[in-house]
Amino acid sequence: MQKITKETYLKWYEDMLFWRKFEDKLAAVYIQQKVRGFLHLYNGQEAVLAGALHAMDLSKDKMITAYRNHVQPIGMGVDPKRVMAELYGKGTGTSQGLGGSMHIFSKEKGFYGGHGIVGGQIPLGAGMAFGDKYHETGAVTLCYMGDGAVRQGSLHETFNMAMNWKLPVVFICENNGYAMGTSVERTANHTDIWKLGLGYEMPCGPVDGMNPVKVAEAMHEAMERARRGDGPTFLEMKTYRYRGHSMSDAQHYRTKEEVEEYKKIDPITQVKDVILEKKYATEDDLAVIDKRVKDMVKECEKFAEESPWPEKNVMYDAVYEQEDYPFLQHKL
Ligand SMILES: Cc1ncc(C[n+]2csc(CCOP(=O)(O)OP(=O)(O)O)c2C)c(N)n1
Ligand SMILES: [Mg+2]
Repeated sequence: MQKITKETYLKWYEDMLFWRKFEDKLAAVYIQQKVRGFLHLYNGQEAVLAGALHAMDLSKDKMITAYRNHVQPIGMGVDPKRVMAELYGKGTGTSQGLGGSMHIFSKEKGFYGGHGIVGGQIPLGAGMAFGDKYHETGAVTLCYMGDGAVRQGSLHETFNMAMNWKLPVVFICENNGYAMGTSVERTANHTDIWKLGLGYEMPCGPVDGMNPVKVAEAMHEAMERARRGDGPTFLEMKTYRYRGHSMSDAQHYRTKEEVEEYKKIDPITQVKDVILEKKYATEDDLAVIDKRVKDMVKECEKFAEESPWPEKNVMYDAVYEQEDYPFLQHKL
C-alpha cells in the first residue's frame, strides 16, 4: 500500500470535508425543492470511502454501491459539478439529468452506480469481478452494501458463487446501525455482520469505519488477496450516519444523544486532530483548505443552477424502442 503520509492526511481532510459540505449543500437545496425525489446523504460515513480510495488502483479498479452514492464518484474522479447537476436534473449531469440522486454513474471513472433496489448491486458487483477475471485485467471490484442489504438472499447466492470462482471482489458492508428506521439488533439474531462470510469460508472481519487508516489497511489486504487470485473478502465497516435515512425521516428510532456520541469520533475531526498533533499543518493552513472547499461547493451549485434542462427528446432516446412497433412513436 502507498504509505500514509502528511499528504495523505491533508488529502483526506480536504476530500472528506468537501464531501460533507457538498452533501450539506444538497440538503439545503433539497428543502428549496431544487433537488427532488429521494435524497440519501453520506454524512458520517466518509472514512469508509477515503480509506478505500487510498488502497485502490484508480486506473482500473471499480466500485458499485447502493443509493447513498453522491460522493463516491467524486472520489473516483468524476467532476463534482456534473454530479450536482445530475441531482438538479439538469442536462449537464452525469446521466444528462435522467438518473437523479440514486443513479450516479461513470463507466469512464469505474463507478457503476447508484442502485435503489436494496442488495441489487451485490450480484452485479460479482458479475463485474467475473468480467475482470475472465478478461485478466487485474482489476478489483469494491462492492458496497448497507447493513439492511445483507439480509437479502442475493448476498448468499453471490457469496457462494464468488468464493467458488475466487472472484476479485471485496464485499463491504457499511454498518451504520440502521436500515431506514430498523436497527441491526432488530433485523437478525446476531449482530456481528462480518460473520456471514464464515459460512462460505470467505475471509472476513470487522473494521473501524470511522478511521480512514483502519479502512485503508483492511482494504489493502483484501484487495491484494483479490489481485493475486485468492478471491473475495467480506468486511464489515462499523460506521454511522448523522442524517436521517433520507430527507423525509423524522428519526424517532434513535436519540439525539446517540448521534452526538458518534460525532465525538467523527472521521474528519479524527484526521484533523492528527494533522495538528503531528504539525502537518496549522489551524491557519486548514482555514485555507476550508475556504477552498466552500468555494468549490459554491461553484458546483452555480454550475447546476445555471445549467439548462435536458432537451425533451433525450427522454425518449433513453427508453427501449422497437423499430416496427406499430402503435406509438416514441419520438418527439
Ligand atoms: C428490495 C428492496 N426492499 C426494500 C426497499 C426499501 N428500502 C430502501 S432503503 C432500505 C433500507 C436499507 O438500509 P441499509 O442497507 O442499511 O442501507 P443504508 O440506508 O443504511 O445506507 C429499504 C428497506 C428497497 N429499496 N428495495
Ligand atoms: Mg444501514
